[in-house]
Amino acid sequence: MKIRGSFAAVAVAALVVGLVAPSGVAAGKKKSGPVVVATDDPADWGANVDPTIAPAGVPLGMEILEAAIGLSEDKKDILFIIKLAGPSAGGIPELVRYGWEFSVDGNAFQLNGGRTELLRGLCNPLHTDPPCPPNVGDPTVLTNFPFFVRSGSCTVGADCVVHAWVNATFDVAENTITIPVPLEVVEAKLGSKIGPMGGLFGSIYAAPGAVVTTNGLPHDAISIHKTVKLPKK
Ligand SMILES: [Ca+2]
Repeated sequence: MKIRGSFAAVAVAALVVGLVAPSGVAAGKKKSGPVVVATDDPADWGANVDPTIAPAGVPLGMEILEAAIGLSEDKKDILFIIKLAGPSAGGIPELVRYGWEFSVDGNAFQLNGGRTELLRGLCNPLHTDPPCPPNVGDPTVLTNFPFFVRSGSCTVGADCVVHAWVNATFDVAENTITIPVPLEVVEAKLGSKIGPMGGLFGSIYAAPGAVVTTNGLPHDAISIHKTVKLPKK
């Protein structure tokens, strides 16, 4: 799997912003629960660089096992769920970035974020609309809503529209990251088709994000080939 990323030459240190995300499927929680849209090798993190370093990906929170899509009980949010091999807290804040590229009835979107995105409290040169977070420099906002929902290629010099900042739940017991995306943010409705898109790394990736994210850095990624229709009831 390859990776690519976007770089955000932001402030002080060398911050970087990765992009790209995958896709998935959805299902009614009460009736069927989240639908698994892809599974992955439990020990392939870093294989793009050196197959022998895979064990390091688990404690780093970058070894992806599975991806699923669901619908919240109140039917207001599409749930994007990434299952990791570890650690329980879901990766190192500011170091690991998770991405997921998906489509909603054919329109492409991407999730991009991590446990915290404090560095992204600065205006992001990759974001053309809007270029700055709603609460620039407010740690509360950046910690509670570390995932971006955006569209566009989000590479240097290209369009990148931020549609929303959303929260994510890192489940300690299950090693899962659940990212809820309000239906209206991606113009979805019950019955919409959530399909996969291909990104720099594949449909979903976990990669170092505090450094420039490039193909050369060890990462894990999954390509998704499944489309799921959100249940109507
Ligand atoms: Ca994996």
